Amino acid sequence: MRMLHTWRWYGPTDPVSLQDVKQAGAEGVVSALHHIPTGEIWSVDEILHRKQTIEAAGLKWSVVESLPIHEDIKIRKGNYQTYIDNYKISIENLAKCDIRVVCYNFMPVLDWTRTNLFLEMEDGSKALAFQFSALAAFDLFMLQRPDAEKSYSTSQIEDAKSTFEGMSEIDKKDLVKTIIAGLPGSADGYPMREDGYDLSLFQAKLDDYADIGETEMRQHLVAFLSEVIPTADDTGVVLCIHPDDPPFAILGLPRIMCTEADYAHIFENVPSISNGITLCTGSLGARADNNLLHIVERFAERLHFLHLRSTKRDGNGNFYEANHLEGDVDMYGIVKRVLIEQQRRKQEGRSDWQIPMRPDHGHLMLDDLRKHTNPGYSAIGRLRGLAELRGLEIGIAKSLFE
Ligand code: DNO
Repeated sequence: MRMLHTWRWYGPTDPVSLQDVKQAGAEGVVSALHHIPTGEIWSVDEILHRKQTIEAAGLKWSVVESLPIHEDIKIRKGNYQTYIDNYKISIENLAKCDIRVVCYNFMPVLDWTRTNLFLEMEDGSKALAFQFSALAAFDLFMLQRPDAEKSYSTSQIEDAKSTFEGMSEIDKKDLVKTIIAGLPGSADGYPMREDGYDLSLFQAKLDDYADIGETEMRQHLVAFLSEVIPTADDTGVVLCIHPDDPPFAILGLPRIMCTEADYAHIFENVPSISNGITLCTGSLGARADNNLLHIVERFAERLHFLHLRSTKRDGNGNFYEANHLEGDVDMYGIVKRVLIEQQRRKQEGRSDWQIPMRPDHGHLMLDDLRKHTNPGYSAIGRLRGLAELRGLEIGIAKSLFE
């Protein structure tokens, strides 16, 4: 009754090797063709090349994360129709190579966002964290986004000001880099100049959303899905949307995949089961008003991919990534419900009843503290996460089904 244990691998440049992935106990790999610019077609040749690399190591390419969505599709301007057509062809090409689970997100401008990549925990390991006042300090006093103050209450502005005043020049540079350089897996990085990152280019990207509110953004997502989901249906592929991370508005941008209602909206409009979810427990769990167990129960049949990790929040929009079995996420409850859903699929006679999961992120710890690693994607922290999750899973499975 096990879930399909997978591991995110960024490709040949990933400091974690495929042999490491095997030793961690994963059987599947989650990967993407990061070298292909967003919007261009993933050719069968390119896909097969990556697939063969993974299979040569005795693993399977189980999930694509991500097939990124061009900004033109999100703002529905410029070449959006070409990019949608290309997206469909990439789905068809993936299906030809028998890769059938595709993760994506619809976050405007930025993919996942943190303000600190090295928050020291009590045990000396380091976690990724999001501090609301640091994001606001960046927005108000560094980027100086026009009208930014309208996005914050008076006390939030005061907090941001004191956070800003307490920062050294190095802290400020680090913060800009952390926010706009793009964390691993993001579709685009931003151009860097000798004196740092170009904030005006970043502001220009935000300006593209000047006349796009939540309503328009939802319409654009539904319009996109209405075009690509039939292709997924025809080719036996499932698409699974990752929630916005963090799951609330930042920098005045329309963020529309944050809550259960947000998911319900896209499923009502595009009902096919291939319109599914990447359940990211850490992202959704950063909001106290998200009832994760309810989301899992309500949309169980649409769970096509799982990112299992936990967050610890403080009620003011701040959170850090906790150890996988700690923090605010009820991991026991989640895994239990996932196993029950797998059982249901199995009883239906489906061969694809196993849901791929990956240990999402992990603390920077032990030897990795001295190595070059991708933030959140060091080997040992994820190894610990996977080991803990597998232990939890086997205990639940035995007590439920044996
Ligand atoms: C971060 C990730 C995200 C995610 C994409 C999905 O660790 O979960 O980069 O992969 O947003 O499209």
